Amino acid sequence: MRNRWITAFSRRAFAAAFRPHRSTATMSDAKRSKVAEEFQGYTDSEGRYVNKQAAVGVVKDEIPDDVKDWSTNHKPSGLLFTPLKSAAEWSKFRLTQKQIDQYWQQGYLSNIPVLTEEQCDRILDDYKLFTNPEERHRGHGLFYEFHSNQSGDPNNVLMHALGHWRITQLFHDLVFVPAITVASSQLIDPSRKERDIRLWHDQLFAKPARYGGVVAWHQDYSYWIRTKPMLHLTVHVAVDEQTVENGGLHFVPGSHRWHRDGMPLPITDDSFADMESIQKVLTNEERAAFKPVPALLKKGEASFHHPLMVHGSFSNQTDKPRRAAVVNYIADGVYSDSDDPILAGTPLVKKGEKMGGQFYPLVYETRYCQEGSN
Ligand SMILES: O=C(O)CCC(=O)C(=O)O
Repeated sequence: MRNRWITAFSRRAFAAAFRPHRSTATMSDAKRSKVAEEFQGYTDSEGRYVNKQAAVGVVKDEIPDDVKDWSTNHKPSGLLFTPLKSAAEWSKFRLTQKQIDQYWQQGYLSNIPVLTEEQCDRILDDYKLFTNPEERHRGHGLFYEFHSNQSGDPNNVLMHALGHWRITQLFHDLVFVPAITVASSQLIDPSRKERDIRLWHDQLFAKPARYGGVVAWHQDYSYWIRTKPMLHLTVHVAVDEQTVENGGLHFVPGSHRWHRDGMPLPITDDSFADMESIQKVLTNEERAAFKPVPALLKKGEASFHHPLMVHGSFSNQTDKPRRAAVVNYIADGVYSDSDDPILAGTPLVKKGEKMGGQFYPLVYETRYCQEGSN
């Protein structure tokens, strides 16, 4: 056995999270602000960035020796799609100038087809390995974080996890999908320069039928300031079709321009449960411009959003689950700004050192679209 601690995860808690019972109980305001305070990053007296949030939901399972860690493999395995061989093949996935302009104008780009329905169904089969309350996946200890229900409220259930690209071959290959990585290379840098792209991390967001919870409005970079500069991007892949009724993703157009001296808005609710919490940190002008629109992603479509884009989603009121597979990227050259481990269970990337190595592979190089370089 590799040496990992024993988990705090409880199967009973997981089953309770999916219990078919709805009450009106919500977290008190006092408790909510205490949670937000506790999990917010801050700079300590020696000027070091501390983020207790990184310790939340940390998985401490032992990892059996025969479980493969896919993070040691930095190329697509070929199980999800056939790896590409020529610049012509790669170039088919390039976005148009109009799409790029739209991204920078609105802060996001939506409804880009990246997977077929059949690929989504195969990914959903793997997804079920992590939402089954009866049986824990043997590779569970490879997750960086796992929350069977991030809100802690059985009537507002949000399964949220990071690190599954290490656990199954299909999730591993998802981070290399050309329709995702080529577009990310075109969108990640405000100077509009195309960039080589590295994996930052992946995420699962699953809302069960009827009791599926909200994802409170937030900017992703509020959780990521331990890596700099802000050359980050999120790709949200709908593996189930998303609607307003099932808690599909919403964006606040233009909010990618909302910052505080170049820094993101503070985290206001780390349990992701309170849709109103962001309001207390907005200016009057921002509040007036706060007009969310649904992305309405079809199955297999993705949206790409800026690290400061304010986004969130409402509860799932339907009788089917709503599951998404999210991949977050950084431009090659982004460096660590923390002396604490950047992702739980991974080795330190010293402050000032470039992100790279086993956990932050290059997933796309701009040369792939140039003749003779593949
Ligand atoms: O699944 C959701 O509704 C929210 C996902 C999210 O926050 C993201 O894609 O960055």
